[in-house]
Amino acid sequence: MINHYLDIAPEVMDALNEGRPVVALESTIISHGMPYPQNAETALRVEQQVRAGGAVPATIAILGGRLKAGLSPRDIDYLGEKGAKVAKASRRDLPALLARGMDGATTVASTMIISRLAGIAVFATGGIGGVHRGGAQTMDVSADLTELARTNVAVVCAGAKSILDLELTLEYLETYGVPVLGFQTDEFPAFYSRHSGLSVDFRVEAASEIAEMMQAKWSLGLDGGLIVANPIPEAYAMPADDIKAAISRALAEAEAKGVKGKALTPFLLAKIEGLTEGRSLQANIQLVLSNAALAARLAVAFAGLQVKRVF
Ligand code: PSU
Ligand code: MN
Repeated sequence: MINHYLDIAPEVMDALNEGRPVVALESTIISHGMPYPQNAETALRVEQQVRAGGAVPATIAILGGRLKAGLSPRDIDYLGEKGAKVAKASRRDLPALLARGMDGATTVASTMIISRLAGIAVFATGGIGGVHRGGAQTMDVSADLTELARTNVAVVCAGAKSILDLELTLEYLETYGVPVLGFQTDEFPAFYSRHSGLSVDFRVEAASEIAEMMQAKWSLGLDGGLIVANPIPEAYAMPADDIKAAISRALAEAEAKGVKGKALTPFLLAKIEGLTEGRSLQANIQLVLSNAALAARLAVAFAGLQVKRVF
């Protein structure tokens, strides 16, 4: 199943060959999601967190036209320092970047594609993309959602930011048959906040339950991902009013400046960072670490299932 364009790091390859747990990590969060050097530092801490949970981390990116599953600390620092100068690479960008030998930071969608090619079933990130506010008119729906509809990877996230229309995002996921699982919560978390007022499809208490659901889904031939929504740890959650105010201002500014398309999410993220004076950055770092820890437990549980080879 190894693809001509794919390079799997030796440590990741050994783990996959031996059926040991591996967790994929994305790289747009490094280049476009946080400032340097916190982005690179966080990416390395997230890898350590995965290791502490007994799994091998595989940070995913495109370097010199090659799909990479497993980066060196040097590669991570390179992506962090280049920041938004690296192309944000989603599904539609892969052909051009590969054909032209370019670099790309992978979004949730393209990280899922590369995980699947490599044979990695569990992926941890911060927040997924979704249906943007006004999406019913603009049709700005993240390719993360269409990927979740078709590619067999479990995505551990802290829900999605309320820069999006979370209600429409959940409607879309329902239509495409993507299970939204709340880890020890009944509510779909809203990234900085543990609450959105919207329900998840199923509350789950343990990683082992999620692993059973992955197995059941894929053994039925129900292709596509699952969302494991893990609320931000209570101690780091932000007051709802602060974050609401920052999001409104960021949205108004994006509208005034006419920011659209793939530039919109990074623009809003950076604005919110500035408006909350870095508090949102701390929250962001902590929730990613927490997701990495849960993803490691999930990868361990999935690797330990008796009936294998459904993935
Ligand atoms: N949401 C966040 N942080 C992020 C992203 C989204 O809270 O870093 C990034 C992820 O890489 C996600 C991408 O896959 O933005 C979605 O971008 P778009 O909406 O353009 O599909
Ligand atoms: Mn978009």
